[in-house]
Amino acid sequence: MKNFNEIEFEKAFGTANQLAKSNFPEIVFAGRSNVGKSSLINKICNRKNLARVSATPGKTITINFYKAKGFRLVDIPGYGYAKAAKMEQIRWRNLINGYFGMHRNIHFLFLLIDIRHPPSNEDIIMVDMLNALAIPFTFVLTKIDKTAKTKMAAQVNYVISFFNLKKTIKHIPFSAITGQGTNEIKSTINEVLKQ
Ligand SMILES: Nc1nc2c(ncn2[C@@H]2O[C@H](COP(=O)(O)OP(=O)(O)OP(=O)(O)O)[C@@H](O)[C@H]2O)c(=O)[nH]1
Ligand SMILES: [Mg+2]
Repeated sequence: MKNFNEIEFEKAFGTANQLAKSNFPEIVFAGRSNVGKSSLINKICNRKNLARVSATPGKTITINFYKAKGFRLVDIPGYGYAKAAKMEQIRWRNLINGYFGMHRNIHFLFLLIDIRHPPSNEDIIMVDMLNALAIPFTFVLTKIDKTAKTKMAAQVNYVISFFNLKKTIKHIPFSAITGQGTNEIKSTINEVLKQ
């Protein structure tokens, strides 16, 4: 098993042309603003403040790299934050398109979706882009601690059937509070890095 306890923040990039060379496999975390990307990174790295978490959407506005032994974790800024200024949304789009368009060594992507909300247009665009680029990915259904156990199955099924065409794609229920799903995410990373 890879060591997740010695991961360090490496660098933040605000524009695509600044991005560091992709000389290690990259494991990416993406999803709309406030879905819990930074919280998930902290959880799997067993740290409190490695990635900054905020109750206000739009906290992570740069692509943040975290360096591990032989691979990198990449925190992509959250999309779909409607209140962000137009210029900021354009910068975000250029940053993301730049990141995915430069033939980086992207090994795997976790697409986070809040289990309580229907997937957004941006989620659909992201899934289409991942398929077009043949980037393997898995859904992570976040904040499951906020859902009553009795409603869980129905909500999971809703999200799965929403992406009907991609039934084969795995989904991992996750909570940064209870830690549920942490080991599954870590072992998924472990598996993809072996390939
Ligand atoms: N109850 C609960 N709250 C969570 C969970 N994960 C994240 N949160 C809360 O949701 C808010 C957003 O979390 P972040 O980790 O900052 O979300 P993000 O996706 O990194 O957001 P941006 O950086 O804005 O894109 C914070 O208030 C977190 O404490 C979870 O599993 N359960
Ligand atoms: Mg964040």
